Amino acid sequence: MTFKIGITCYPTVGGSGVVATELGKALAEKGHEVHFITSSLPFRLNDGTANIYFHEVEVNQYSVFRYPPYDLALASKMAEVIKREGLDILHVHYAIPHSISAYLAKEMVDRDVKIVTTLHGTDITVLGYDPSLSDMIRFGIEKSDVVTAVSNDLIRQTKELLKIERPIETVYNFIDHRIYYPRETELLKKQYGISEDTKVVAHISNFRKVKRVEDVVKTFEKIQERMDAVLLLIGEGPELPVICNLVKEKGLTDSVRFLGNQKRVAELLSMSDVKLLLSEKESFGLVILEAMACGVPVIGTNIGGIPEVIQHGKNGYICSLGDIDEISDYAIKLLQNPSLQKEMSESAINRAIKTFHQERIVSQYETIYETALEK
Ligand code: GMT
Repeated sequence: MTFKIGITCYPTVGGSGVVATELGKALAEKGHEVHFITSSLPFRLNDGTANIYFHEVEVNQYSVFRYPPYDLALASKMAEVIKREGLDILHVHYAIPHSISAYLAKEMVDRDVKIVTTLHGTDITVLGYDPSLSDMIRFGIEKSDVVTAVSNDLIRQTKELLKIERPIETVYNFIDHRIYYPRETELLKKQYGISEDTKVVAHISNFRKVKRVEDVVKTFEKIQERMDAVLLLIGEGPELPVICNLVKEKGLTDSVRFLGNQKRVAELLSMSDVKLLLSEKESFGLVILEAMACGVPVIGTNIGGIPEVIQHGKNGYICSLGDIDEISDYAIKLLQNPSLQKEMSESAINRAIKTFHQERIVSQYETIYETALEK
């Protein structure tokens, strides 16, 4: 059975946009018709896959409006696409504002389109604490036909915070194993001027405060006191200037590389020996999975969905938030022990393939669509 599916997400760089776009591409490959309804072309949607359509939401600037009404323009565009293309499903990523726009669109059309809402984290763990928005988020969740979240912990938080009783299903993040696999990196290491024996520590994020990149730098400081190592900082974001200053202050400028946003993430990960994700909020941590699939053990914090991805002592380590001594002890133990490194690397690849394979997760979404349409 194939469906006509509308997908709405934030199209810029970010885990939720990546997951939504990769899901759309995978569904299209399986023969479904996928309509992206977004404010701009999702950044990973660039290779002209068949069965994929893009409907841009345009917000006109009228002087009577103090703020351009994006949510209404989105609802209007959704309604237009539902009617014209005969959509079966609207799959929105983020409750706010997307599930509200979807609800409005459904009310506007004479068609029983089903709304599937996926919660990614920030919509609950940040916006959910804002009393001016929490009723609206609850409304969007309750009016959806199906709600999914990217980890069990996010479901727990959503239910606790918003006092929601309805069922929410966990559907984990996934990655495309045709892109994320261990690459040959001898040449790349040379190009970056990193010698064969130097250990490579990596961190990827959007450098928001919740990612606690300072802890990454502090951990790295301890690692490089014990061995020859470099730190790759991949990504851009508001905390970058603070991190640059910290690196200077600590005299680490020669061993920390600021790489900005990168397209060759799989190659950069493959040349890394360990990856650190030390966030204080993280509903899943897609970058953990990307690293694991490339054979890189990850050290993460005991926060949100991270312990659902990393198996402590098997394919990485789970540490207490902000405990730099604990984190660096584990990192040093791993980096000094090649057989442990190899064992954990293999276990990481196996876990990424077995539990978070694209095929498995996309099938889970297809079953959700089927069940919603039977309701
Ligand atoms: O991590 C971010 O800041 C980006 C954020 C987003 O909204 O795109 O990522 C969230 O969704 C990803 C995909 O489901 C998850 O893997 C990330 O863990 C989650 N981020 C947070 O919960 C902070």
